[in-house]
Amino acid sequence: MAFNYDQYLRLEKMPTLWCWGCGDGVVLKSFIRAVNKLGLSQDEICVVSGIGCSGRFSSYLDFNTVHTTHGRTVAFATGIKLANPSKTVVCVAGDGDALAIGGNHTIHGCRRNIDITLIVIQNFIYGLTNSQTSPTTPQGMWTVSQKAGNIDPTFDGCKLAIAAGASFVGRENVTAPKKLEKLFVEAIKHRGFSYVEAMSNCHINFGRKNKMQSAMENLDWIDSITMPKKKYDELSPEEQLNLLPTGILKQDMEVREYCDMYEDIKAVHQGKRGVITQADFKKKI
Ligand SMILES: Cc1ncc(C[n+]2csc(CCOP(=O)(O)OP(=O)(O)O)c2C)c(N)n1
Ligand code: SF4
Ligand SMILES: [Mg+2]
Repeated sequence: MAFNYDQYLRLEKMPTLWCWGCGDGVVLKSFIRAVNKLGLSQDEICVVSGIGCSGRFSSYLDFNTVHTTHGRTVAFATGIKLANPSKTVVCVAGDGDALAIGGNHTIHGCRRNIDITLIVIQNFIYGLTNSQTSPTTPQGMWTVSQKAGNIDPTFDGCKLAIAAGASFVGRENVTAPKKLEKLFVEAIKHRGFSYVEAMSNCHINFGRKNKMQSAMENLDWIDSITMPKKKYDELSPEEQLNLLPTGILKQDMEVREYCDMYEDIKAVHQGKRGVITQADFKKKI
Protein backbone atom coordinates (compact mmCIF):
# COMPACT_ATOMS: atom_id res chain seq x y z
CA MET A 1 0.00 0.00 0.00
CA ALA A 2 1.31 3.45 -0.87
CA PHE A 3 2.55 5.49 2.09
CA ASN A 4 0.06 8.16 3.14
CA TYR A 5 1.84 11.46 3.82
CA ASP A 6 -1.34 13.48 4.36
CA GLN A 7 -1.63 13.11 8.13
CA TYR A 8 1.82 14.73 8.56
CA LEU A 9 1.20 17.71 6.27
CA ARG A 10 -0.66 20.99 6.51
CA LEU A 11 -2.61 20.28 3.37
CA GLU A 12 -4.06 23.80 3.32
CA LYS A 13 -0.48 25.00 2.52
CA MET A 14 -0.24 22.77 -0.55
CA PRO A 15 0.98 23.03 -3.25
CA THR A 16 4.40 23.92 -1.91
CA LEU A 17 6.18 27.08 -3.03
CA TRP A 18 9.20 25.02 -4.11
CA CYS A 19 10.18 24.97 -7.77
CA TRP A 20 9.27 21.96 -9.84
CA GLY A 21 11.91 19.26 -9.22
CA CYS A 22 13.46 20.89 -6.13
CA GLY A 23 15.15 18.40 -3.81
CA ASP A 24 13.56 20.00 -0.73
CA GLY A 25 10.44 17.90 -1.41
CA VAL A 26 12.50 14.69 -1.33
CA VAL A 27 13.98 15.73 2.03
CA LEU A 28 10.47 16.46 3.35
CA LYS A 29 9.16 13.05 2.31
CA SER A 30 12.21 11.19 3.64
CA PHE A 31 11.85 13.02 6.94
CA ILE A 32 8.14 12.15 7.24
CA ARG A 33 8.87 8.47 6.51
CA ALA A 34 11.64 8.50 9.14
CA VAL A 35 9.24 9.94 11.75
CA ASN A 36 6.68 7.28 10.84
CA LYS A 37 9.30 4.53 11.10
CA LEU A 38 10.34 5.78 14.53
CA GLY A 39 6.69 5.62 15.63
CA LEU A 40 6.79 9.20 16.92
CA SER A 41 3.55 11.12 17.17
CA GLN A 42 3.43 14.61 15.67
CA ASP A 43 3.11 16.10 19.14
CA GLU A 44 6.32 14.45 20.32
CA ILE A 45 8.31 16.44 17.76
CA CYS A 46 9.20 20.09 17.41
CA VAL A 47 10.56 21.23 14.05
CA VAL A 48 12.43 24.53 13.97
CA SER A 49 13.30 26.04 10.61
CA GLY A 50 15.00 29.25 9.55
CA ILE A 51 14.66 31.44 6.47
CA GLY A 52 15.28 30.21 2.95
CA CYS A 53 13.55 27.72 0.66
CA SER A 54 14.54 25.15 3.31
CA GLY A 55 12.74 27.31 5.88
CA ARG A 56 9.38 26.24 4.41
CA PHE A 57 9.60 22.95 6.31
CA SER A 58 7.97 24.37 9.42
CA SER A 59 5.04 25.67 7.36
CA TYR A 60 4.31 22.36 5.64
CA LEU A 61 4.72 19.91 8.54
CA ASP A 62 1.78 19.48 10.89
CA PHE A 63 3.97 19.09 13.99
CA ASN A 64 4.87 21.54 16.75
CA THR A 65 6.75 24.03 14.58
CA VAL A 66 8.70 27.27 14.91
CA HIS A 67 9.60 29.32 11.85
CA THR A 68 12.38 31.46 13.19
CA THR A 69 14.84 34.03 11.89
CA HIS A 70 17.68 33.37 9.45
CA GLY A 71 20.54 31.54 11.15
CA ARG A 72 18.92 31.08 14.54
CA THR A 73 17.42 27.58 14.37
CA VAL A 74 19.94 25.98 16.76
CA ALA A 75 19.67 28.87 19.24
CA PHE A 76 15.85 28.56 19.39
CA ALA A 77 16.01 24.76 19.42
CA THR A 78 18.44 24.81 22.35
CA GLY A 79 15.95 26.76 24.46
CA ILE A 80 13.06 24.54 23.34
CA LYS A 81 14.95 21.36 24.18
CA LEU A 82 16.13 22.56 27.60
CA ALA A 83 12.58 23.58 28.51
CA ASN A 84 11.02 20.41 27.01
CA PRO A 85 13.64 17.66 27.30
CA SER A 86 11.14 14.94 26.40
CA LYS A 87 10.45 16.44 22.95
CA THR A 88 12.32 15.34 19.85
CA VAL A 89 13.71 18.61 18.51
CA VAL A 90 14.73 18.85 14.86
CA CYS A 91 16.16 21.89 13.07
CA VAL A 92 15.96 22.26 9.30
CA ALA A 93 18.25 24.89 7.81
CA GLY A 94 19.88 25.78 4.50
CA ASP A 95 23.65 25.77 3.97
CA GLY A 96 23.61 29.57 4.22
CA ASP A 97 21.44 29.48 7.30
CA ALA A 98 23.43 26.82 9.18
CA LEU A 99 26.97 27.60 8.04
CA ALA A 100 27.11 31.34 7.26
CA ILE A 101 24.85 33.57 9.39
CA GLY A 102 24.12 30.71 11.82
CA GLY A 103 27.59 29.13 11.77
CA ASN A 104 28.25 30.30 15.30
CA HIS A 105 25.13 28.60 16.67
CA THR A 106 25.88 25.41 14.74
CA ILE A 107 29.38 25.23 16.25
CA HIS A 108 28.11 25.70 19.79
CA GLY A 109 25.22 23.25 19.36
CA CYS A 110 27.81 20.66 18.27
CA ARG A 111 30.14 21.60 21.14
CA ARG A 112 27.42 21.24 23.78
CA ASN A 113 26.24 17.94 22.32
CA ILE A 114 22.63 18.85 23.06
CA ASP A 115 20.10 16.28 21.85
CA ILE A 116 18.96 18.10 18.70
CA THR A 117 19.04 16.88 15.10
CA LEU A 118 20.17 19.56 12.65
CA ILE A 119 19.23 18.74 9.06
CA VAL A 120 21.14 20.98 6.68
CA ILE A 121 19.69 21.11 3.17
CA GLN A 122 22.96 21.60 1.33
CA ASN A 123 22.24 22.98 -2.14
CA PHE A 124 25.51 24.94 -2.51
CA ILE A 125 23.80 28.33 -2.78
CA TYR A 126 21.45 30.89 -1.26
CA GLY A 127 18.43 29.55 -3.12
CA LEU A 128 15.60 31.75 -1.90
CA THR A 129 17.40 35.04 -2.48
CA ASN A 130 18.49 34.18 -6.05
CA SER A 131 22.02 32.77 -6.14
CA GLN A 132 24.37 34.48 -3.70
CA THR A 133 27.56 32.58 -2.73
CA SER A 134 27.17 30.34 0.29
CA PRO A 135 30.02 28.82 2.35
CA THR A 136 29.50 25.54 0.45
CA THR A 137 29.55 26.98 -3.09
CA PRO A 138 32.43 25.26 -4.90
CA GLN A 139 35.30 27.49 -6.05
CA GLY A 140 35.03 28.55 -9.66
CA MET A 141 31.23 28.34 -9.78
CA TRP A 142 29.09 31.29 -10.89
CA THR A 143 26.98 33.09 -8.31
CA VAL A 144 25.11 36.39 -8.53
CA SER A 145 27.47 37.89 -5.95
CA GLN A 146 30.59 36.46 -7.65
CA LYS A 147 29.77 36.71 -11.32
CA ALA A 148 33.40 36.21 -12.33
CA GLY A 149 33.45 32.91 -10.42
CA ASN A 150 33.55 32.13 -6.71
CA ILE A 151 37.04 32.54 -5.23
CA ASP A 152 36.12 31.65 -1.64
CA PRO A 153 37.39 28.26 -0.43
CA THR A 154 34.60 25.69 -0.06
CA PHE A 155 33.50 24.67 3.38
CA ASP A 156 32.76 21.04 4.39
CA GLY A 157 29.99 21.30 7.00
CA CYS A 158 30.43 17.68 8.14
CA LYS A 159 34.13 18.21 8.89
CA LEU A 160 33.21 21.34 10.84
CA ALA A 161 30.57 19.45 12.86
CA ILE A 162 32.99 16.60 13.61
CA ALA A 163 35.68 19.03 14.77
CA ALA A 164 33.20 21.07 16.84
CA GLY A 165 32.11 17.98 18.80
CA ALA A 166 28.81 16.79 17.30
CA SER A 167 28.45 13.18 18.41
CA PHE A 168 26.59 12.10 15.23
CA VAL A 169 27.49 13.34 11.75
CA GLY A 170 26.19 12.07 8.43
CA ARG A 171 25.54 13.00 4.83
CA GLU A 172 23.30 11.60 2.10
CA ASN A 173 22.04 12.69 -1.32
CA VAL A 174 18.43 13.31 -2.30
CA THR A 175 19.11 10.91 -5.17
CA ALA A 176 19.05 8.15 -2.52
CA PRO A 177 15.84 8.91 -0.61
CA LYS A 178 15.76 5.53 1.17
CA LYS A 179 19.29 6.05 2.47
CA LEU A 180 18.36 9.58 3.49
CA GLU A 181 15.36 8.25 5.42
CA LYS A 182 17.60 5.67 7.18
CA LEU A 183 20.11 8.37 8.06
CA PHE A 184 17.35 10.55 9.55
CA VAL A 185 16.14 7.58 11.63
CA GLU A 186 19.65 7.00 13.03
CA ALA A 187 20.27 10.72 13.60
CA ILE A 188 16.99 11.24 15.48
CA LYS A 189 17.49 8.07 17.53
CA HIS A 190 21.00 9.18 18.54
CA ARG A 191 21.10 10.92 21.92
CA GLY A 192 23.26 13.99 21.40
CA PHE A 193 23.79 16.59 18.69
CA SER A 194 23.23 15.07 15.24
CA TYR A 195 24.42 17.02 12.21
CA VAL A 196 23.02 15.67 8.94
CA GLU A 197 23.62 17.07 5.47
CA ALA A 198 21.03 16.34 2.83
CA MET A 199 22.76 17.12 -0.46
CA SER A 200 20.12 18.68 -2.66
CA ASN A 201 19.62 20.40 -6.00
CA CYS A 202 18.78 24.02 -6.69
CA HIS A 203 18.77 23.76 -10.47
CA ILE A 204 16.97 27.10 -10.67
CA ASN A 205 19.39 29.36 -8.81
CA PHE A 206 22.58 27.28 -8.84
CA GLY A 207 22.31 24.79 -11.69
CA ARG A 208 21.04 27.07 -14.45
CA LYS A 209 24.07 29.36 -14.28
CA ASN A 210 26.52 26.49 -13.90
CA LYS A 211 25.67 24.37 -16.94
CA MET A 212 23.19 22.21 -14.99
CA GLN A 213 20.00 23.50 -16.47
CA SER A 214 17.67 20.74 -15.25
CA ALA A 215 17.10 19.09 -11.88
CA MET A 216 18.49 15.82 -13.29
CA GLU A 217 21.75 17.45 -14.46
CA ASN A 218 22.18 19.10 -11.05
CA LEU A 219 21.50 15.76 -9.32
CA ASP A 220 23.93 13.87 -11.58
CA TRP A 221 26.60 16.40 -10.63
CA ILE A 222 25.89 15.84 -6.91
CA ASP A 223 26.23 12.09 -7.45
CA SER A 224 29.55 12.69 -9.26
CA ILE A 225 31.10 14.54 -6.31
CA THR A 226 29.90 12.15 -3.57
CA MET A 227 30.81 8.60 -2.68
CA PRO A 228 29.94 6.15 0.14
CA LYS A 229 32.35 6.55 3.07
CA LYS A 230 33.69 2.98 2.80
CA LYS A 231 34.82 3.54 -0.80
CA TYR A 232 36.02 7.07 -0.05
CA ASP A 233 38.24 5.82 2.80
CA GLU A 234 40.06 3.50 0.40
CA LEU A 235 41.19 6.44 -1.78
CA SER A 236 44.48 8.31 -1.43
CA PRO A 237 44.33 11.91 -0.10
CA GLU A 238 44.90 13.17 -3.67
CA GLU A 239 41.97 11.09 -4.98
CA GLN A 240 39.74 12.28 -2.13
CA LEU A 241 40.17 15.93 -3.16
CA ASN A 242 36.88 17.47 -4.36
CA LEU A 243 34.90 14.40 -3.25
CA LEU A 244 32.53 14.20 -0.29
CA PRO A 245 31.86 10.98 1.66
CA THR A 246 28.27 9.90 2.36
CA GLY A 247 26.72 7.75 5.09
CA ILE A 248 27.36 7.93 8.83
CA LEU A 249 30.67 9.79 9.22
CA LYS A 250 30.82 9.86 13.02
CA GLN A 251 28.87 8.28 15.87
CA ASP A 252 30.18 8.66 19.40
CA MET A 253 28.07 7.14 22.18
CA GLU A 254 30.50 8.08 24.96
CA VAL A 255 30.03 11.84 25.13
CA ARG A 256 27.54 13.06 27.74
CA GLU A 257 24.44 14.81 26.48
CA TYR A 258 23.82 18.43 27.53
CA CYS A 259 20.27 18.08 28.98
CA ASP A 260 21.50 15.18 31.13
CA MET A 261 24.29 17.38 32.46
CA TYR A 262 21.79 20.17 33.04
CA GLU A 263 19.89 17.74 35.31
CA ASP A 264 23.11 17.48 37.34
CA ILE A 265 23.16 21.29 37.66
CA LYS A 266 19.56 21.25 38.89
CA ALA A 267 20.45 18.56 41.44
CA VAL A 268 23.31 20.74 42.74
CA HIS A 269 20.92 23.66 43.29
CA GLN A 270 18.38 21.37 44.96
CA GLY A 271 21.11 20.24 47.38
CA LYS A 272 20.87 16.68 46.08
CA ARG A 273 24.51 16.42 45.08
CA GLY A 274 27.83 18.25 45.31
CA VAL A 275 29.10 20.62 42.61
CA ILE A 276 30.13 19.25 39.27
CA THR A 277 33.78 18.28 38.93
CA GLN A 278 35.93 16.92 36.12
CA ALA A 279 35.10 13.40 37.28
CA ASP A 280 31.52 13.95 36.03
CA PHE A 281 32.87 14.18 32.49
CA LYS A 282 35.01 11.09 32.88
CA LYS A 283 33.65 9.46 29.73
CA LYS A 284 34.56 12.54 27.72
CA ILE A 285 38.18 13.01 28.80
C1 LIG B 1 19.14 38.45 9.09
C2 LIG B 1 18.81 38.13 7.66
N1 LIG B 1 19.75 38.31 6.73
C3 LIG B 1 19.49 38.01 5.44
C4 LIG B 1 18.25 37.55 5.08
C5 LIG B 1 17.96 37.28 3.62
N2 LIG B 1 17.99 35.86 3.35
C6 LIG B 1 16.86 35.11 3.39
S1 LIG B 1 17.13 33.50 3.00
C7 LIG B 1 18.78 33.82 2.72
C8 LIG B 1 19.71 32.73 2.27
C9 LIG B 1 19.08 31.43 1.99
O1 LIG B 1 20.05 30.46 1.67
P1 LIG B 1 20.10 29.10 2.43
O2 LIG B 1 20.17 29.30 3.89
O3 LIG B 1 21.19 28.26 1.84
O4 LIG B 1 18.67 28.46 2.14
P2 LIG B 1 18.03 27.94 0.77
O5 LIG B 1 17.14 29.02 0.28
O6 LIG B 1 19.13 27.64 -0.18
O7 LIG B 1 17.26 26.73 1.19
C10 LIG B 1 19.09 35.15 2.96
C11 LIG B 1 20.44 35.73 2.81
C12 LIG B 1 17.29 37.39 6.11
N3 LIG B 1 16.07 36.91 5.83
N4 LIG B 1 17.60 37.68 7.37
S1 SF4 C 1 15.03 28.35 -5.73
FE1 SF4 C 1 16.21 26.43 -5.64
S2 SF4 C 1 16.09 25.72 -3.51
FE2 SF4 C 1 14.46 27.24 -3.84
S3 SF4 C 1 12.65 26.05 -4.38
FE3 SF4 C 1 13.65 26.65 -6.29
S4 SF4 C 1 15.02 24.93 -6.82
FE4 SF4 C 1 14.43 24.71 -4.65
MG1 LIG D 1 21.08 26.88 0.24
